[in-house]
Amino acid sequence: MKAPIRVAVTGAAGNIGYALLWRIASGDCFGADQPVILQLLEIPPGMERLQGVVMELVDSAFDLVHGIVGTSDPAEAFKDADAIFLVGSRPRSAGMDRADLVAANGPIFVGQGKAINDNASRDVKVLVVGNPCNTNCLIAQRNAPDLDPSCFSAMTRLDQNRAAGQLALKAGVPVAKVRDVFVWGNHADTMYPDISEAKVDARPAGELYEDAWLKGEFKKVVSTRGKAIINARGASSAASAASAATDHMRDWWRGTDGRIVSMAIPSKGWYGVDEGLVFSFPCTVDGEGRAHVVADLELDDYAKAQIQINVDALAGERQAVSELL
Ligand code: NAX
Repeated sequence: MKAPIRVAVTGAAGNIGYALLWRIASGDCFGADQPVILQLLEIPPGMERLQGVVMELVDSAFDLVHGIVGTSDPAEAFKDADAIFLVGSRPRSAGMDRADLVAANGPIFVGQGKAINDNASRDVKVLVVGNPCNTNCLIAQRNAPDLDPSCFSAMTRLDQNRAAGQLALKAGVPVAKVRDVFVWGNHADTMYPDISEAKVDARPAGELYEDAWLKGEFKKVVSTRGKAIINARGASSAASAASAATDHMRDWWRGTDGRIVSMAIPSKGWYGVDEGLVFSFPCTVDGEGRAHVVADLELDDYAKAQIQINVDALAGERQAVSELL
């Protein structure tokens, strides 16, 4: 058995936390031979709910769980953390637009970025799930100046998984037959799901789907899926979000073996995306846990325009939070 790693989860008593913690504890994320110490953060009003979650984790008797800490102190939650899921943030309420959400949640990620900077492992992997996740990730990363920017990423894996699900349904194949579809940009309805590298049942996806469907129905279903789930379920995506967070961190931790995955990471100017913006790119991850943006993809005018829409949106969000950076 390996030595335990420390895994912090914020918003641990929330809906996504309730699904995510069980996936981490069962070994789906870090491996069946990797014990974990769970370090769970909640705000004071969530602490009683968190106690209940901790009791249930104890009652689940996971072999891989070597300790559980529940706290409302970010410094304690992030102490020596090797992996961090930043899930906790204020959900969008009625009448709130995206700008309101950015303003309400930005300050959380200032404090948490600083606490990560001061307490976490120097090669920590921080995955931001709480929305608006790209800009929250930017804020946390900029408030952790002692850590390499590559320690931070935001989650667009749910969008990728939604895209894979739709491609599989349309082609009538199991989703396992779909690979290398990815998403560019922001986790917002401007995102661009790209099938140019995708294979379905080992065939190039471009041969299987009509352009009109890809640019119309497919893009619309993928980018508005969150709203459709709220309408149908009366609550936002939680199990699928936890599953995507598990996928994202598993691939970042253990490598993708050549598969292309979507990761929103601080741009180094790739594909003309402003340096520093946390932007979803097609990535592979090597065996050392380093993400690499897939280079030299041919982009047509439509793809370039879609990417630019996301650059403009994220540059606008960055401007709106400039005093937090
Ligand atoms: P919940 O409202 O069920 O849970 C959030 C939890 O976070 C609550 O228990 C709350 O007390 C806690 N919290 C709030 N502020 C905190 C802070 N400063 N420190 C620690 N904990 C804090 O929301 P849930 O459904 O779990 O969703 C969590 C976040 O994920 C939301 O921001 C949501 O918008 C976002 N999502 C992101 C997705 C993505 O693909 N990136 C998809 C799913 C989800 O919409």
